[in-house]
Amino acid sequence: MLFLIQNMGLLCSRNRHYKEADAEENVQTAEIERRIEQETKAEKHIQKLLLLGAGESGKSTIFKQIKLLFQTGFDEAELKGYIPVIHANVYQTIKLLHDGSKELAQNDVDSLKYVLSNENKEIGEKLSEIGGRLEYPHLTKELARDVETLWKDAAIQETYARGNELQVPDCTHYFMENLQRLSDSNYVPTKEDVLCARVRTTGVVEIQFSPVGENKKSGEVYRLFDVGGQRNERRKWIHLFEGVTAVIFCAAISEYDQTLFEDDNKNRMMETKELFDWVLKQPCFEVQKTSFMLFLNKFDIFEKKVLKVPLNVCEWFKDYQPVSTGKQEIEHAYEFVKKKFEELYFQSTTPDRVDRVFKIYRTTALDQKLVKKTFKLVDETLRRRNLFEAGLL
Ligand SMILES: Nc1nc2c(ncn2[C@@H]2O[C@H](COP(=O)(O)OP(=O)(O)O)[C@@H](O)[C@H]2O)c(=O)[nH]1
Ligand SMILES: [Mg+2]
Repeated sequence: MLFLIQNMGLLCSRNRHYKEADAEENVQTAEIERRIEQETKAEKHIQKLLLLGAGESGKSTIFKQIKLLFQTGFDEAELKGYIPVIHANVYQTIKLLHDGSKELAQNDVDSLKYVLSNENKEIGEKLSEIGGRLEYPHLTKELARDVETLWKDAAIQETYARGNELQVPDCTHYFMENLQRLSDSNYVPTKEDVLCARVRTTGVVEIQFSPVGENKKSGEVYRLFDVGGQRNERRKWIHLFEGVTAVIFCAAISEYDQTLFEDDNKNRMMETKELFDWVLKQPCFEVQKTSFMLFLNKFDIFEKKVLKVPLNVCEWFKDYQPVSTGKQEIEHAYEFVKKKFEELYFQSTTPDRVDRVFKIYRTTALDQKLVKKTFKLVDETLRRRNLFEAGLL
């Protein structure tokens, strides 16, 4: 009997134990559900921004600027993480220029000016061999001196002047003029170095930010996605097209006289034109009324180039007529390019969707102040659209 009572007691207490456990579990479940609900609500609040554009149009540079402007920026470890990238940029570029000069010295009508001076030939071969390796050595003072010597060779300078034919990266001049600093034993890359460093993006990276900064509550929360731009990367884009508030399409307007990295016969501007057309026609963006923010990027290079290389070398711009010189001509050329993109937008958007937001911005992704100003404008536009959609405007 005692045994039974004891056992019953045990049962009761076990029962109570179960009940307590149940209750606790319920509380936990409720808490989890509340959190999921909260997060879903918060997620709904988050606006998805997608950086799209061809390879080297400046997407990742804009992404880095956002990290610098509205997030924590780069700490010392992250900055140092860029050293191998920057050194790789140096080796790849000098190899490109060296091999390019050799080819021009053999095949060009004006071949003599591409022939390296005798004393630099050996350095050239050595650097070309290093630049062809899978892994590059650390850029020592000695190697940096070699690169500098070769860079200053007249034949390499002549080759660099034809950089548009050789896939020479835009950061070339900047890095070549800073070789001594880049090879210091205690070198820590600066913000500018990181912005100029070029890594071909593969896959997708994202960052969450609020442009208002100090007063986060009143600002929108954005999630920005950066993707690879080369042709083989583009099939990954489609998976990101759902629920996009705005596409930030980067077009490098300085590339009208260059060909693609992945196809030497294709003009980069023509590729951008086709890509923009394809993106505009995506049914997903039409249905969702996705806003389009077109960044006409690399204006700094464009304004220098346009006075030397006529816009009409590009098939899309073949009806361009220069009207003037200097600043006026630059503005005229820029407005012409802008108009071409505007026309393309209206051609490629179905008539009942032309009211989706479409804005064009002139950008230089390396210019932090300008990117900040541009993002404030993008933010304002998107907020206004939200108020409008909510019937408040
Ligand atoms: N001069 C100049 N260089 C730029 C500009 N935007 C990007 N770059 C450089 O162009 C290269 C390619 O840019 P990146 O952002 O990697 O292009 P992505 O392939 O579209 O991500 C990098 O070396 C950048 O530093 C710009 O507006 N002006
Ligand atoms: Mg990129």
